[in-house]
Amino acid sequence: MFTDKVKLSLIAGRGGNGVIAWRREKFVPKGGPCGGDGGKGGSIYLEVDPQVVSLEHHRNHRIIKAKNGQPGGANLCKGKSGEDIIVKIPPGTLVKDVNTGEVLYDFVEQSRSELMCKGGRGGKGNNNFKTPTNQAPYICTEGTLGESLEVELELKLIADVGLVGMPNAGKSSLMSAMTHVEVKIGAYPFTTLFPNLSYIYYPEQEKVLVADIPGIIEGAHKDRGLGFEFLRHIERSAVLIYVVDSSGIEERDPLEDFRILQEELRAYNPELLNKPYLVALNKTDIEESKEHIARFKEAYPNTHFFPISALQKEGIKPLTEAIYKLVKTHV
Ligand SMILES: Nc1nc2c(ncn2[C@@H]2O[C@H](COP(=O)(O)OP(=O)(O)OP(=O)(O)O)[C@@H](O)[C@H]2O)c(=O)[nH]1
Ligand SMILES: [Mg+2]
Repeated sequence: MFTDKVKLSLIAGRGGNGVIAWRREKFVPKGGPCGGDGGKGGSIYLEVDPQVVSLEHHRNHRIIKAKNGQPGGANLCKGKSGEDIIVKIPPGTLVKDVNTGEVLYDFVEQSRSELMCKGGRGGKGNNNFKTPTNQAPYICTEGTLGESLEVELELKLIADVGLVGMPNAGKSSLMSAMTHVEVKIGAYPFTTLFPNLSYIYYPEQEKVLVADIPGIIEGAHKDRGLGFEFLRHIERSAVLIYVVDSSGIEERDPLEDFRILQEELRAYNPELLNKPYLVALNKTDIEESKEHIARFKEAYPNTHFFPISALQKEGIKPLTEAIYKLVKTHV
């Protein structure tokens, strides 16, 4: 399961109250004040953890409440502080204030921690109020409330490369061929329902992170198919790869598919079209693709395209090399 949007109520702990107490010792007739301070309430932090890849584990966790501080005790005992809570989030999480809609943080770094709700202060015990004129103060203060905040977390993956294409174009097959990681592939549309992320590894420990997202169909901007739901995950990619089925089977025209894809991306966010891109003309093992590739070349003479067969793993290396060059010049 892949969850990429959740709302959370964050409630920091309340500070413990200070108390009123008196020293009672055998040979000290008038013991002074000895009421301890309350402990502070637990605070709540959000912290990026690169091991976390989705917001899934917060799906059923709508309220996150830190513990209250304990009240103080006699003999100047300070109350125990409430423990802080550190909520782990994946890199690429955008945090908004639900009430104002304001973006509070955009956690694009691989490691970062921010205090979201500060715990309440502990109250003061009566010992704090002793003065030369008042040796037996009957005063203590209450702990203060912790801060609270309603936030929406939205994950926008940070992949170097985003694969976009119609359903069944072979995005997941290509992803698998490039990264050697098995992902679900199927001869039916919308096999991929949630983004897949994996690395293409290059010599000398270089690597490029690729996101394979669900297919896009004409009218996605009007919410057809899975709509735009997943396009946000390629918004931060440096490079896009359009994966087009060049065989024209299923009575589709590959040139038309490429045009529609660009139109849909434009409708979502025109800036996506300014990203550097490559086109993978897939399924070259099917005879009909030759003719369509020739047409593509004529129609888009300036577009950098790669004939490939993701199924037979042909033409993959030149594509991954071009991806590497493009990513390294654009990040
Ligand atoms: N002949 C041939 N079939 C391919 C090739 N690449 C993928 N396929 C087939 O096309 C179908 C769809 O492949 P997927 O990789 O699941 O396609 P997808 O673009 O990820 O599809 P969605 O996840 O539904 O958007 C599967 O039956 C694949 O085996 C190829 O190079 N040649
Ligand atoms: Mg797929």
